[in-house]
Amino acid sequence: MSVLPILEFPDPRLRTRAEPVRVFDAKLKQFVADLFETMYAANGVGLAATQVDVHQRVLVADMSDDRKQPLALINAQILEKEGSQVYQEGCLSFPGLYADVTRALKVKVKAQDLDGNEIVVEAEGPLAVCIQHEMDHLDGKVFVDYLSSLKRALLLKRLDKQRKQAASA
Ligand code: GNR
Ligand code: NI
Repeated sequence: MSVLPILEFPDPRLRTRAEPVRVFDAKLKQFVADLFETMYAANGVGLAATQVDVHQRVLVADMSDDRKQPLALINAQILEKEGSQVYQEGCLSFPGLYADVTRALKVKVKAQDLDGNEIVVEAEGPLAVCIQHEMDHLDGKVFVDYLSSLKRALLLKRLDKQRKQAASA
C-alpha cells in the first residue's frame, strides 16, 4: 500500500478526462487500496484517480465519522438527479480553499465494483455532493469552475497568498 502524491491546482493534468476502466484485475484492486490510503492520510472524504495523475474512471469516498465505510465506484454514471443543495466544498487539490457550490440534492448512480459487477447507489446530502465532486474530477472539472469569475479570482488570489506565506515560513 502507498500514499500517492496529490496534484494541486493549477496543474494542467487536473483537466484530463479519464478513460473507462476495462480490466478488473489485482492491479486495479491495489490502486483502489492506494487511493483509500491516500484519501485517509490527507483526511479527505473523497478522492478521484485524476488527483493522483491516473486517468481512469475510479473514485473513492468515505463520509462516515468512524472512517470505516469505504465506497469505491468504477465507471460511475449518473442515472437520475433530484433537487438542489448548497454545500461548502473543499478539495485536496486546493488546500485551505472553501466555497459554496450548488449541486443536486440526490443522485442515483450506476457504477461497477472492484470485480466489475454493476452496482446502483442512491445518495443524498453530503455523500451526493461528494460523488458529484469526484465525478467532476474524472471529467477534468474542479469545484471553482462553478463560481462566478469574480469569486474565483478572489479565492485563487487567496490560495496564492497562502502558498507564498507557507513558502516563506
Ligand atoms: O475532502 C474533501 N472534502 C470535501 C468537502 C466538501 C465537498 C467535497 C469534498 S471532497 C474533498 C476531497 C477531494 O478533493 N476530493 O476530490
Ligand atoms: Ni476534489
